[in-house]
Amino acid sequence: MRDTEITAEDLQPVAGNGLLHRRLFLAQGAGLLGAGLMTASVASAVSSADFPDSMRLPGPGASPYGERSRFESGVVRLARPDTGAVPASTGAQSPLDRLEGTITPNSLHFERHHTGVPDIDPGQHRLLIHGLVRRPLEFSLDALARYPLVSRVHFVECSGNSGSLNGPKPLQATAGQLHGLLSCSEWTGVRLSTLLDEAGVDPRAKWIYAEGADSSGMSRSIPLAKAMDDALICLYQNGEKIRPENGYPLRLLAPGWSGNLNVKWLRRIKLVEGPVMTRDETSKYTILLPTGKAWQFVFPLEVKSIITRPSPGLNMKGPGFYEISGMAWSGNGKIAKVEISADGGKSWAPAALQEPVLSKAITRFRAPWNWDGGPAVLQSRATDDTGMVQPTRAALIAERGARGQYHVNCIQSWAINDKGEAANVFA
Ligand SMILES: Nc1nc2c(c(=O)[nH]1)N[C@H]1C(S)=C(S)[C@@H](COP(=O)(O)O)O[C@H]1N2
Ligand SMILES: [Mo]
Repeated sequence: MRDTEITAEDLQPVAGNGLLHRRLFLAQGAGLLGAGLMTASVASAVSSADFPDSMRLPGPGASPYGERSRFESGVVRLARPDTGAVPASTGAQSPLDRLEGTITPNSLHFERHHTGVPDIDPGQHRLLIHGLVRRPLEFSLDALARYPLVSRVHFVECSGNSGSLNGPKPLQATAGQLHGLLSCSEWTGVRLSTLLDEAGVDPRAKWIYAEGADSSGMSRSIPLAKAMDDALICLYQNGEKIRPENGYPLRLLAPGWSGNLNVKWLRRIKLVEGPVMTRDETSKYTILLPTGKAWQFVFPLEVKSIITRPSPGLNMKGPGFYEISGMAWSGNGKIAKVEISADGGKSWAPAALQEPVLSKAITRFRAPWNWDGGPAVLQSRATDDTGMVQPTRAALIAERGARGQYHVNCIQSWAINDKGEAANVFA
């Protein structure tokens, strides 16, 4: 096991302010303990009188639908204020800083709906495919479920996520409140290309128009190439049927592209020659440049990452060894590298990427840190397998200005003070 032993060299910082080598995480637990990096207290002798109450009587039996521990009931979605402009145009964010790993539990998946959650009977619901096709088709849920299904892990991110980083001053809020219009699930459904092939695409068709069955009539135009590439008609989310708030009984998934395109409660796909210019693609979801011009139809969500631990509200308890943990993702492919800085971007150390690293999915990263108890500014910077690097806030604003709040993917900085508290700063 030589190559998993910790050497004195591994304990030397590899970047400013105490960042250690990611190799430490490949080492055995005993190695970490020997290196004085673990924080458990030493146990005193155990006697039978110490048996906990839970060992004295049996607990309740099995339950029909599982609930988490009552001690975890404080981990909830973070409500977004109802702007009042449109009835029930609301949403709620994932509490990212209270979660680990890469998959968002269904009950904590973020939700964003323009006019509330419709109550749809799957027995009555139909999906229509029409327009520039050889033969229009109508699918019941039963019919759809007989097509070959595929399962893929993908994130969904609202293009307005992290928009406050374009604001004039840093909002003091948790990582979930700042960045929680983001979740990641294993989605199961039918390839859209399978259904389009069956309908027979007319060569004049270059786009699809997708429409939801909610009262906002939320609808978007999407290039046919994406529809034929990796778009899915999803029926399941993390193994169970999609939740009502996420599109029950079926939603479109356009992996890696703006959240808005993932039309929920999908009822109709029309094949068309060009974009339809729906309300949701003319009034919103464009990138407003400093010149006053707006980019329309900007689809992929570019490479991005955030540190979720430590982060505001998750304070550190005195100097010593900590694991920095966070999430990285790219709508263009896989995460190739995540680097961590503890000195506000002056020096960087590579983080360990948790396997499996999947395309257009969240990748968990971790890095060992020996905090000396002094002030530090933590940052993460992700690179994807197309070579795109997450920009600094200053670089993103220099390129695109700060008038818009969509597709903000810049580096997030957390300032750590000498009490171990994290705050949102613009560094
Ligand atoms: N039919 C319909 N689809 C919709 C929406 C909607 O309001 N109606 N909201 C969109 C937006 S803006 C986003 S970000 C995602 C959010 O998906 P989620 O609620 O499952 O997280 O759904 C998109 N699909
Ligand atoms: Mo969105």
